[in-house]
Amino acid sequence: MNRKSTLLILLAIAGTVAFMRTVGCGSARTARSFAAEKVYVPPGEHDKYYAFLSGGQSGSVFVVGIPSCRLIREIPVFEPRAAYGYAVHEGDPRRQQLIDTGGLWGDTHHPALSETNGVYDGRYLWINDLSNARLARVRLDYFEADRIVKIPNLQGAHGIAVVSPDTKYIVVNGEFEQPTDGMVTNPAPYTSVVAFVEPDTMEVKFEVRVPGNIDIADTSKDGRYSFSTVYNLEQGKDMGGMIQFDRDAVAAIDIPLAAKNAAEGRGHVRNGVPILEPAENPGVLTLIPVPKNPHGVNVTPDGKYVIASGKLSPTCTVIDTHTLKIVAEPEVGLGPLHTTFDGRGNAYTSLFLDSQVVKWNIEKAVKGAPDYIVDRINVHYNIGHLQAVGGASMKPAGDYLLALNKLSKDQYLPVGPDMPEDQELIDISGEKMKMLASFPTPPEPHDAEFIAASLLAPKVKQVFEPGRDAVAAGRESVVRTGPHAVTVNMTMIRSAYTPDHFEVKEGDTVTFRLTNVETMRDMIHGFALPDHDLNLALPPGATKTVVVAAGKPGVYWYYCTNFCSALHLEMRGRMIVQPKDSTVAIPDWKAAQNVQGTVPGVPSTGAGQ
Ligand code: RUQ
Ligand code: CUA
Ligand code: CA
Repeated sequence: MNRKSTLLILLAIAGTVAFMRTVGCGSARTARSFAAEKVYVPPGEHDKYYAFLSGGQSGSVFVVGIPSCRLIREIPVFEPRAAYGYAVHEGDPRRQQLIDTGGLWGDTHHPALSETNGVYDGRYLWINDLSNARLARVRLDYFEADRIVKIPNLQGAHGIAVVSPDTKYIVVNGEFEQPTDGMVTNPAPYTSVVAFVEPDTMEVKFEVRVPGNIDIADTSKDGRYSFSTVYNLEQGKDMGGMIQFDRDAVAAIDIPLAAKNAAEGRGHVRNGVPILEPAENPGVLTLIPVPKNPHGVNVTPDGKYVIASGKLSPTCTVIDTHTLKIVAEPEVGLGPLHTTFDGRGNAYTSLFLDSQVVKWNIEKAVKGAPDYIVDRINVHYNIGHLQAVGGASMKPAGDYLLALNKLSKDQYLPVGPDMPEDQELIDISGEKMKMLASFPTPPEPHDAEFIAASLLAPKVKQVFEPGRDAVAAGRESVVRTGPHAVTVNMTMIRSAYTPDHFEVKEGDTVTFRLTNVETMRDMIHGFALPDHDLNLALPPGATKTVVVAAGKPGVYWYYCTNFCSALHLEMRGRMIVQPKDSTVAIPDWKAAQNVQGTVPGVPSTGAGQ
């Protein structure tokens, strides 16, 4: 080969490579710009959806805007959070509820939104605490937890679901089996119960015993059945014992029949709750055999089928919700965990082992058509839950799907041996799924539910309505209520506390009743008192009552921790603690500050409740 032809060949190769690069790069860029545009929400504009992600061992709920994937808020539920003034002070009823029901931390897994007519109504969100068998309710007008209850007679409150279509009950599953009669001396097999909780009173109305354990929950769209996966039908007491059978079960509970039997007194009351035994209540419990250690259970938006994901079997089991008969068992991939829907007849199943989302057509699978698999997309990595917008309701939007991945591995800058959790947003509006964005969160979202911003945003309150215990502007006071007790009724507004100083004596107990009298959203004031273990945040309208010991003699500046105005730094005041033996008369602060009256000492009702 002469030099000229060698050169020509080299040029041709270089040209081809350059051409391929341009094309490759171009299409990559197109995919990137498509994704970027899909998730771009310009500054000042709002997201289309709220996504509520359970916070796992953070004990909270994360609120993320979709499609921008921006974290808007964390709602503390089972852990006190000074930054939000949540459950940090005695007198906050939720702090006492947390202490009474198991402790100041939790493990949240499954958010469940209240429904009316099968669609979300924006009133409440329920969230479980697996470790302490608790259920909490979050008011969506305030984005605050308002009730926390213990579920008796079960351990490991795992799957929860609202009973469609009108939130008649919240179903709570007990994952960890217990001796049936509660006696550790009993050699009988361990069992568990499904609890039915009344949404308004948060009372546990009745429970139904299931032989085995109970994992994830959903309900039929007509309120007839609750469905729970049972992965330990073997009633094994160790891992080997739990994976003996080829088939475990979906436990279907006839809710109206169970409620009727419970009302007729056919349950055995334990810890105040009637437990229905299946043997004594025929028809209440049906066990549908499904392969093997199933995990997720999800009812299709039209209510026709319930789909159990096989976990240790590469299949999903499709069950007719009326006949409770299995109608299909399509193979979908390795490690199927959960399934969600787009409202166009497709199911999307998370594959933990394959690190994929698989899209499959339900009717095709039921008819036995070979081409029921529509698409697959890789996720990063080891996906647990997945949820499409409205996927758990009767009206999925069919636009976005969130993959909640268990491991992020190399997705983010290393931040120590412990990496953040990785969520990925996928476009499901077309035939093929398209990866849009990923975002990290603190540990550890398990599941998510979405609600349209157009529905929820108008319901969100601007300020807390002042409760009975609120201190009104002009009605502040410092009252000696006993030989060693002082109550300070204080207000705060940009940029001052009233009173801005007062005196007490060493040995006194000081009760602060604090009201943020701002009437504008977002005008939060803090109240931190050095050396007194006290740091509170008060949203507009909120009243909080907290008791501290006066402490050592000295001058203590209480100050605002939320940057609220140009005079934020000046927003502070003094608690002056006189020595025990001081003979200095403590002046009447009112005369000094020209304040007119006092409010009567009514008991606190806590944070803006
Ligand atoms: S579980 S990864 Cu707590 Cu929801 Cu399925
Ligand atoms: Cu109030 Cu800063
Ligand atoms: Ca099993």
